[in-house]
Amino acid sequence: MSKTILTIQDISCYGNCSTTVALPILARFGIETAILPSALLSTHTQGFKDWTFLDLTDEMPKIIDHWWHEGIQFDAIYTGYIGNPKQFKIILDAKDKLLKEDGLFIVDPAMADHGKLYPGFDEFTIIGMRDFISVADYILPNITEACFLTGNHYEEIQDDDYINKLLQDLYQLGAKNIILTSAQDDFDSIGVISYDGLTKTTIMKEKIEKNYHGTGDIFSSLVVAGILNGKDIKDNLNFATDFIMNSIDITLDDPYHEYAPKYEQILKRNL
Ligand code: PXL
Repeated sequence: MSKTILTIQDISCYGNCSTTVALPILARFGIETAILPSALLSTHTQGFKDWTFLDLTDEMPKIIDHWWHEGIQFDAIYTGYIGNPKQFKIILDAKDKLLKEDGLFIVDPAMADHGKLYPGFDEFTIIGMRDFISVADYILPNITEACFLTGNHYEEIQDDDYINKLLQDLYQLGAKNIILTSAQDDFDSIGVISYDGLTKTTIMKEKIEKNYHGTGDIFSSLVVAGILNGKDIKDNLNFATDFIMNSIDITLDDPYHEYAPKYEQILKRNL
């Protein structure tokens, strides 16, 4: 049977991230997607100046309550960029009201990268996110987010002991399945590591020397689609990392497309 998901993240009107990439990717893999925008921005906050920001905190409970009265239920809730720390409580209420009993709560703690929090985020975001992941079925932090969540120091290159400590600390916080992204065991490779409390699965690829913003959101949406479609974790992570590498590869020769990878060209292929 086809699945329905609610994704809760911002709408960045230009810049290919969060809701605007989640919708096409989830639909491409047959998943009906509802959106609950956390904020409305003119662009994402990386590499653009003077972006506009409309906080949608006050609108969210009204939308949730309307859906609740309609008896609307979802197979999964997938959260990303949160517009305001006050939204954590609101989203937990949405989880209680709108998620099916056996539904999945999937959290991409999109709040930081490359050792730093995104603009406007602070200790309240970290504390709220820590609370959130304690009830999550899946979390998809990058290394920086994992460090902020667990209080570990950030290392650009990580050895096995460091990764194992991050995974254990995240697991102790309550997350049932961890998918840790942007792991690097040397300067030439990059990959993802999943951990479910028993099994660790590592996928490493040759690194392309270019960082595009929004890559994490594309990756998370692909992995979420795979989870909902019952894909084996290793196949799922392999597919999503190859997809990202191919998207980056075809963007490299376009100097006017620094703000995100051209994932649409890969999505239109016969996957
Ligand atoms: O990709 C995460 C993200 C989502 N939305 C907005 C952002 C960012 C990262 O900076 O700025 C608005």
